[in-house]
Amino acid sequence: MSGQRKIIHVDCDSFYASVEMRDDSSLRDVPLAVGGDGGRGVVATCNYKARAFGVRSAMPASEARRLCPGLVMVPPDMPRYRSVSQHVMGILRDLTDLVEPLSLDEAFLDVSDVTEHRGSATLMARYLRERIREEVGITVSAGVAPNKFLAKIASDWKKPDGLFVIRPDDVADFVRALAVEKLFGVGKVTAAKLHGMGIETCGDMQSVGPEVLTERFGKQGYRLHEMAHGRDERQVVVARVAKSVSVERTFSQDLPDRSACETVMVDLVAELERRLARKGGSKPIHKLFVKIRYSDFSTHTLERVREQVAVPQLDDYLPLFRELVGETDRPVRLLGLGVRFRNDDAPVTQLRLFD
Ligand code: DCP
Ligand code: MG
Repeated sequence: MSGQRKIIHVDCDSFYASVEMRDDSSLRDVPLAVGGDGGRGVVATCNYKARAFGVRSAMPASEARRLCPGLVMVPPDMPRYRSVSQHVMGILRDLTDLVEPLSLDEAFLDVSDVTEHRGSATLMARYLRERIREEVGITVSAGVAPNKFLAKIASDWKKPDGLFVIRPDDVADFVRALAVEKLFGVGKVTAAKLHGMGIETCGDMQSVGPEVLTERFGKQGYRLHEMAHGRDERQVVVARVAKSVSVERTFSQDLPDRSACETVMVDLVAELERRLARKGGSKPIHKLFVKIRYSDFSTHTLERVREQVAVPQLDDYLPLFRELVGETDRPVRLLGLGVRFRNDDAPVTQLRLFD
């Protein structure tokens, strides 16, 4: 068994709705749902004011309106949620490289070896929540525990805008009282089967042997047995090494012309520089690229090999931008720029082959 780990799970509160409330103050004090509003529209998520009326994710818009007649509905804007997500994940990765995003709005962090914040995962979680609130302008809930499944349950425990910590010494008491519905992978069907066996809590499940559970539920049965004892050895899995770093911005109102774009590029270059410092480390740059989406949603990119730049500046991007847009002014919906890193692995392997 590995030593005692410290895992943080972070989950943004009513994520899409929080972004909408952040960007439009008129939405802050009303029950709000994000989703399709038409006859067959569905609620993607809603703020906590709307939840008080019983509105929920995946509910038909018509039912949501019936439950909450004053409900305001806005359509989703995925590019904006993606860019807020990048911002949040960037803050998490500032603390440790061991970040495993599960979706746009949640991630696991393994902070076992982080020495900052006196090595206290509780202080780290407080710090992350505070920084995201200040820099991104939305609230997140966090859970701290010795493993993934408990950390995820913990982040949900005090939602919204909450922090809940399960210390190693508290695990036994915590799981004993925990309803089986809270366990990862236990949906309505499994829960009903467990109830049929007289099992309501993990404590009840502990008194049933693992053999009984595996016989009844197969492989999942063993996982249930482990979780009922508060055990979960799954590691935090970090995705790939970054092959590129980029920033992009979708505008709530189209930029009218090229000079407006060039003004915005000043900000984008500054943001790229910050992100490079965080994510790129000192990896050598291979290419620069620019991306543009016009108001008709046609999207174009242009990339050029530029190996000698350490930190690309506006002057490095302007020639690409001008080549990409040509001579005419068209309304622009999205603008992005970035770098691709040199893939150092390939030449090294080849060299070794011929050594
Ligand atoms: N989402 C979706 N359809 C669903 C569930 C979620 O489109 N059926 C989207 C909208 C959510 C986002 O995913 O904002 C994150 O999902 P969460 O389950 O974390 O829900 P929220 O962040 O909205 O609310 P909270 O985490 O506060 O419960
Ligand atoms: Mg969420």
